[in-house]
Amino acid sequence: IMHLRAILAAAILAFLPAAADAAGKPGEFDYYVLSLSWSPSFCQIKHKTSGSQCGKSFDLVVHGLWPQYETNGWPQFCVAPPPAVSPRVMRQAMTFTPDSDLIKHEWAKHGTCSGDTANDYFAHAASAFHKIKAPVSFDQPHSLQTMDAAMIARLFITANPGMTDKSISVTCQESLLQEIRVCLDRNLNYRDCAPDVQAQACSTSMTLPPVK
Ligand code: U2P
Repeated sequence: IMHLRAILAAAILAFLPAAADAAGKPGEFDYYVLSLSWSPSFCQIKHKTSGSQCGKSFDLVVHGLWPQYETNGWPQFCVAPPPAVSPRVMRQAMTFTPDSDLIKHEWAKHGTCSGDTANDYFAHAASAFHKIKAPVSFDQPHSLQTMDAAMIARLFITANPGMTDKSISVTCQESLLQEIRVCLDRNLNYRDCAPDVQAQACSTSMTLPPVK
């Protein structure tokens, strides 16, 4: 009986949906997801019209650079308490992640698993972000657009040589474009997303609210 129970427990664990590890070790991961958030959707969903992010005309912003596992999920909160983010690094990160609380959160949750210092982690995030060229429709649009995930992926692939439909996963929330997730190896070259990240893609068509 005990034996059966153990098998059952193992079977259940194996089929749990993508979930984060309780913790992880700094530097032990397989690849990165660069998660780019469509700022107008975020601000609309949160009903925010002011502040460092929603008071400005941001289009794509960096949500995070996430170390991920090949098999499933990702390590998180690898160093507790996390080393402080210096004012200089914070100022730099604010140019692509315009929210100081989110920067601190991303450092604590994901950055500490990168194995890098905060300085190097955010410099890496900046390099990844600047590598990606936004298609024209994503560059300060002033009118509302509607697209499906395949079309959005196509636009990004066309604008970014080397990117393929397996290295991008487009997510939605409340029928709005939420994030463009791009999979990169440790040298920031495009690579396939693991199945759990590909499965995060949106299957419906979605609205892109314009920048304000
Ligand atoms: O999707 C909800 C939150 O889970 C974290 N996430 C999700 C998918 C994935 O592949 N990797 C990952 O880290 C993000 O958590 P956050 O950084 O926002 O706390 C994502 O927002």
